[in-house]
Amino acid sequence: MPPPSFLTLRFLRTALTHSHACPFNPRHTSVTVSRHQWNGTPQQQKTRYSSGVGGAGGKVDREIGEVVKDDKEPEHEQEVEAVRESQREETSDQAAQRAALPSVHRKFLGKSQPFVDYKRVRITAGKGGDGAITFFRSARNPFGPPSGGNGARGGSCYIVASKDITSLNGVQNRYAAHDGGNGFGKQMHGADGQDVEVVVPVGTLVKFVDPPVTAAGAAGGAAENDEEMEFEDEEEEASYHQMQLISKHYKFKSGYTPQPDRIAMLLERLPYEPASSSSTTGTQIDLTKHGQRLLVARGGRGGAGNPHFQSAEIRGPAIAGRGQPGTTTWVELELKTIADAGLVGLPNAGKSTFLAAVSNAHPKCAPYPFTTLNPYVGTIDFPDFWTMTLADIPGLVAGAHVNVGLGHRFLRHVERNRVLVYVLDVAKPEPWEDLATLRNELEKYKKGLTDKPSLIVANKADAGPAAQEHFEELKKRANGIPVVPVSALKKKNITKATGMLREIVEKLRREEPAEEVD
Ligand SMILES: Nc1nc2c(ncn2[C@@H]2O[C@H](COP(=O)(O)OP(=O)(O)OP(=O)(O)O)[C@@H](O)[C@H]2O)c(=O)[nH]1
Ligand SMILES: [Mg+2]
Repeated sequence: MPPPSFLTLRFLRTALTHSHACPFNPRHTSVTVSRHQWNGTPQQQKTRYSSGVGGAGGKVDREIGEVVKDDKEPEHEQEVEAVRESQREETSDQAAQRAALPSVHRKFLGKSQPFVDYKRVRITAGKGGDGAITFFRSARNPFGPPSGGNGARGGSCYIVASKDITSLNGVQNRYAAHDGGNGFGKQMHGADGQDVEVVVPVGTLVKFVDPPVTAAGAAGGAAENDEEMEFEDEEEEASYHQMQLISKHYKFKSGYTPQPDRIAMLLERLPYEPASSSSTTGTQIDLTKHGQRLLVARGGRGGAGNPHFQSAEIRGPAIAGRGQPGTTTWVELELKTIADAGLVGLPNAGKSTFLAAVSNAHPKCAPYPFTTLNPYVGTIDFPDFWTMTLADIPGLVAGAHVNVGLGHRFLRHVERNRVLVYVLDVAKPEPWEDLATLRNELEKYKKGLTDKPSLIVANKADAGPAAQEHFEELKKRANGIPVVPVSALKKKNITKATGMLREIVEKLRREEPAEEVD
């Protein structure tokens, strides 16, 4: 049934409630009724309000509530039910419309944000504020001493590691800290520029890189070269460069031109300039601890106010310092998941099922390859409150190191885990071949990666006698790596597997306690 329109409903209500009154002016009888009659008895009120036609129709009901009550109530209720039914139908229609949304919209509906493990970011610190050129003035002292306040420092930019986030998804492409405030008269200094903190997950590698060369930038550079000044002699060129330097660091009161002796004085006291950002290019810093804070762009220094330029010769300095620009840095952020152990296996081996069986994580498990598309870290809680973390890493295939399958992007997440847990499907014939493939890929990605302490989880051991045979053979061909048969699906032998894992991790923690992740 199509939903009744608003006008139909209104007519319906008028017909039901005004059957004994003028449908065009239902108020004409209400003038003479008492308050009790107007509102109806409490019982009548209850009937009216529970009928579901309250709201805008409340006034009309009040006038003739007693009239409609007895003879029209059953019919009225039927109509109300019909309206409710139609509303229910509308809701299901809406649901159908939602289902018809393009998949890209549906994909992120109520889901967490996508996993991002690489970002290139431009970070600019704030400019320092300029010093002020002002003089104290009063009725008795019209030519008082200099009183300009100093400019403040610009805001700096920091990168801060946090264990509360797991992806670089929230990191923007550009950051800029606030500029420092200029100085004012009466010795008032400017306000410091606010710092900016870029919060990244623990395990982020910060690389300082050169700014990208854009076509516009290259063209601009060429134009600048074309505009090079031509000088008559060397002296003129030197004085031009001196003035350039001075105007970069100092400002003058309008109308004031510095004389040669002043220029010499200012050149002598040029402020110290911090090293440019390019000197840090190539530096790599690993943020492995919660709360670790790295200064990436320092805010510019504020300029000095004119009292700083007062001397025995210069009684009323018309000079103040200029705020220095903040440094601009380009950094590459690369997230490498840190966990005590990482699950390495071919697609469909049952890594996610194993993680779900042993930890508090709920990864998606499905019988098709590449179900897991992002690393996922779970925590294994032991009964004695000892805990360790285990990372589910997307499936690797032969050729992953040359970007086959999900590529080498996820191999970086294997690097930081202290223990490698190879998850092999023993229901398939020759699982030792899978082990060889995995170890080969890891070695090709980074030499020595397979030297880490390891454990083999022979998963799907519940899959009949063939699985048992494969497991026995695997034990012989495991290159000395301990093997534990497990059924992640049926949660069989899980405690033994986690116990073996704990032994390895505990031993490592004892050996290298300094590297323990907070
Ligand atoms: N019989 C049996 N099936 C299992 C076992 N563990 C996992 N499976 C099944 O194997 C299929 C793949 O499991 P997943 O946990 O999604 O595999 P995965 O290794 O995470 O796969 P990718 O995320 O694609 O790399 C699912 O259908 C699981 O139900 C097991 O112990 N026994
Ligand atoms: Mg998976």
